[in-house]
Amino acid sequence: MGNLTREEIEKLAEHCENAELQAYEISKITDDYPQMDYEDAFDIQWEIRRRKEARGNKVVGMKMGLTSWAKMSQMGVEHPCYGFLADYFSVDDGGELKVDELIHPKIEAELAFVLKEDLNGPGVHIGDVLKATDLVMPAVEVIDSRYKDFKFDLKSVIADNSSSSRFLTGGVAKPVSELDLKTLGVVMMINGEVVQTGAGAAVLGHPASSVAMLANMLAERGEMLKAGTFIMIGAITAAVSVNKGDSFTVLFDGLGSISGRCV
Ligand code: OOG
Ligand code: MG
Repeated sequence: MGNLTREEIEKLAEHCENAELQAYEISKITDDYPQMDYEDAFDIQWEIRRRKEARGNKVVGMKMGLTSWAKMSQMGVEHPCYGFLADYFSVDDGGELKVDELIHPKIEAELAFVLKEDLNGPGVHIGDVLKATDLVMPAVEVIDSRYKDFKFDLKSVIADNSSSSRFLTGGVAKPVSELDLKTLGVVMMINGEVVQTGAGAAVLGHPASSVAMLANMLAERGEMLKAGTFIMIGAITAAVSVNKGDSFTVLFDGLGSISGRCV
């Protein structure tokens, strides 16, 4: 229903977005606005999106978050969330991640789906997603919660665009028919050391169910996924902090690798 006024939504969107753009920590919104509900939280996220688009930024994709048990238990939150990806979030494979622009970045091993057909919820299931998917490709997300000590509740993280910050994609893109998405393995390495390993099934039992859930969550706001949309499914393993000087590589079974350097 929404408990915050339009004025409060706009003020909080500006507050969260300024913290993102200027890389400083803020306290979580529910500390000051305990009455904020899920609709308010998504209203704030969509207002941040509107602000960026009004400034000329493009939305280049969507992301799901908190879709694996590894992530939910790491963050103490037990339901997935979504966010949007803006053009300037994109970092080239093999490129530099500028950590001075961020607060306390962590990297995540993900997969991304690129659609060839629209997906319009409610009622979207794995079969619909597989039929509507053009390609699946590797992705690494760099999350950077604007909240102090990376601690939040589900409503606060939704309002903060689900910690979206940077992402990399690359490696090899393949049609779903050539992949076993459940057993598709990932290996995350930082400075040459293996820090996380996992397989696709960690994401809601099947990576495509994350895309289905996104379509169904968007339908609650009368929104849909259009053909061509790039969608990250959420981290397969727990997220790992990176610092200036670190280099990272994520290997994807049959899909090559993605790497970057923190400068
Ligand atoms: C929320 C975003 C989580 C994922 O892939 O699970 C996320 C967070 O943990 O800060 O992007
Ligand atoms: Mg993520």
